[in-house]
Amino acid sequence: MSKVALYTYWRSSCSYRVRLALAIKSIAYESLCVDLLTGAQREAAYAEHNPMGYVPCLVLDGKPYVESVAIIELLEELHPSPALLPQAPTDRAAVRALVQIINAGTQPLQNLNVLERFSGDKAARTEWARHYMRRGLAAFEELAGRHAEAMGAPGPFVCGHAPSMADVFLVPQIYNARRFDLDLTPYPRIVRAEAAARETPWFAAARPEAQPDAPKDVLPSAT
Ligand SMILES: N[C@@H](CCC(=O)N[C@@H](CS)C(=O)NCC(=O)O)C(=O)O
Repeated sequence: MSKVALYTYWRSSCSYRVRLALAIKSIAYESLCVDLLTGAQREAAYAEHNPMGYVPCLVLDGKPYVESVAIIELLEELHPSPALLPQAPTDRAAVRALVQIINAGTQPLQNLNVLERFSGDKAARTEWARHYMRRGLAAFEELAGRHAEAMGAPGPFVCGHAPSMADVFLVPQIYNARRFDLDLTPYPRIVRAEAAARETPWFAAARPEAQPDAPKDVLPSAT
């Protein structure tokens, strides 16, 4: 892989997923920051890369790749070690299911352009986001527990002793949950997995507060 760049925004959980995968795989890249608060993602210059007007977008040797699941699976195929998906097809399906609970079932419902539709009703908007986060995190907690039991994989990460795509999607979703002051006590398994991630160098590199576009006075998110 020669030249790698990532269109990213420091607080974007979907960008955070790709930053985690790049850090776990020790792939160096250039950050190309897109300010979601000024709407830069919807301007023609960026929409040329991603017509959905979303970050992230990975650029490999000048070619853009969008959608975090597709990007991370591309990185996995180009750079298989350390692996983010297990070997057995059935275990891969279990990890991919956890990924989709966040990617399809949770994050899209609290995305900026969805919450903007609440035009001014801040309380309703916050409760909407919390509702879908609770639903997604409860399902993740339950399925991750079943999967860990079936695999005999007690942790510390979601699916065993090494991080997988499940952790790469979970950690940013927990970051979002904390931004919305969601009570995480009903989800002890995933809180433990996130605490394990916090101890790693890849978390330190990918976390929002460490990004070049993060405000200089921003505090690291609390555990
Ligand atoms: N399914 C897409 C979702 C990307 C996405 O929702 N990105 C958010 C930031 S996490 C975004 O750019 N939102 C801008 C907006 O809603 O205007 C992916 O996984 O890459």
